[in-house]
Amino acid sequence: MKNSLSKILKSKKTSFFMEAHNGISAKLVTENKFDGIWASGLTISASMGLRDVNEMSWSQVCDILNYITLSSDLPVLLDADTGYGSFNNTIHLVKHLKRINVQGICIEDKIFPKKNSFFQGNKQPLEEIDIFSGKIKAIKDKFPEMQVVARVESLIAGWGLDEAVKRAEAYKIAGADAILIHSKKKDISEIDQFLNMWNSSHPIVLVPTTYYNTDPKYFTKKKINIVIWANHLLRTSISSMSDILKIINKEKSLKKIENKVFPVKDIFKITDMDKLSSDENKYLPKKNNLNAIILAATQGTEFGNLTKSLPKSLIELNNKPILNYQIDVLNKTGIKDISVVSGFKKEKFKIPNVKLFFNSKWKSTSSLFSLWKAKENLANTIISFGDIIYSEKLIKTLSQVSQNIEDIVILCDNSWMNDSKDRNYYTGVKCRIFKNKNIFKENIFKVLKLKTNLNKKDANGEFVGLLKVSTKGSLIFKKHLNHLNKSNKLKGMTLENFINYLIEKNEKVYAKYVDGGWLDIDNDKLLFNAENYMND
Ligand code: SPV
Ligand code: MG
Repeated sequence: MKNSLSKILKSKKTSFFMEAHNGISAKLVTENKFDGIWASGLTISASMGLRDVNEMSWSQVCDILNYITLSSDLPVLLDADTGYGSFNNTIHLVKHLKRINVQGICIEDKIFPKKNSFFQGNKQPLEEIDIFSGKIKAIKDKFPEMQVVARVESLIAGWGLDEAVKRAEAYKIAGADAILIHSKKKDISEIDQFLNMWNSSHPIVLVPTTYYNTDPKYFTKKKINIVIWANHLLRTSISSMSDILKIINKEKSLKKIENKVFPVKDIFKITDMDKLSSDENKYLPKKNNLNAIILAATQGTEFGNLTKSLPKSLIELNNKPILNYQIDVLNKTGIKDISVVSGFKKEKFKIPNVKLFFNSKWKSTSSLFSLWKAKENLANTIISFGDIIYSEKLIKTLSQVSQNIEDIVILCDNSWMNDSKDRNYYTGVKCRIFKNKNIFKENIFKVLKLKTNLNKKDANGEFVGLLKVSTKGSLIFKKHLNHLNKSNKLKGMTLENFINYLIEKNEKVYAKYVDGGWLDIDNDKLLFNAENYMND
């Protein structure tokens, strides 16, 4: 907490308080290094679209104060009007103010419900001196630490200087920590007369709304404790809002106003969004910041007429292209950053929200060269062949393989033996030998080699066409891809060749086992099966 209100009122130095009527105005007052906040009745009610005539209940005002004290460590002085009724209503309010860190209460000697002093001020009745003094005494008796500013309305109501001095003295004796002497005159003369007449060293608070011309030296010379700028943030925001509204309405465009309005990024700054990000890093489990690369450059000549003018990955199953099934599944598992490498008939790829890469040499190269084309997006990445259909479960399984333990993980199907007889080919995976078949499903095994149509008795499963590289795995990929490119070996290689190459180079490649949940569509018959499968 900055300087306390009690210290400010005891100090010989003049402090300047600015009004705030919500959290954001309180933040701005604080940022601009004012000494304290005046929680103004006029601006809080006007910001709610209400009149300054006690239309808001005290508890509604406390709701706003909550946001003000949450947004600022400056001392807050509440403009509590008459204290919302009798002394008993006032001490009930103060009980709540204490809980929400409001250090001071300013009460005015009018009668509840009051009206703003500048609205028919001289017609407003004043409270009897002893009733108002009793209210001050009650607050100080029950809550001695609550700073009480007693506001004398005699000059506003036209009761004259003598009455004002009489009341100021009575309220001081009742225990008020300071007197706010209010005036609606256009200059300081009336206030000056009052100060000379009262001639007290008791703390004084002024609100120079109408006598705005006053030389600031006057405040310091007279050792005024607090000067309140009572409504200027609300007034300036209304002016600014009105100006902007006129322009937008006239132009039906934002062009002329964009550099007149406060930047959104600075709203983020004021509301401490950057602190949220650093807290998220500290307290939230690490985000799934996976992206995906889909290799979809091949034509798929095995489909004959079907892929004459359409790449294989855009073949439709139940009127939806294979690629769209993949993108939907990836999106559903939270992967939104998706790259697609096209090749044959690249103009047919019209998919929103994906990054498109192009392998112009699709005819003479293989899947690895397509991956090379999208290498800038290799990070913490799932790599998918473009001609398979898979379930969300498979992507989740792959996503959950912990980073940094296994940096390169291929997905391997355990149930491959059942359907591989229908394939033109399959990619068998051979892993490090294991004895206990029961641990087969749960675990991840080190891959020894991948081979097309590997003899079934040598194989431990089938490569699904999905793999994941961690951030570190991507660096390993890039290092070897660069090397192969330099030695001109990249173009002829498939992704499977590359995995074998990595294993030969002593990089660790692991296989995570799944049990079905995918379809490789590599001939017409399987396409037909797939459609039926999707319909089931
Ligand atoms: C307020 O800001 O609500 C005040 C000051 O009470 S004045 O409007 O000047 O009376
Ligand atoms: Mg007020």
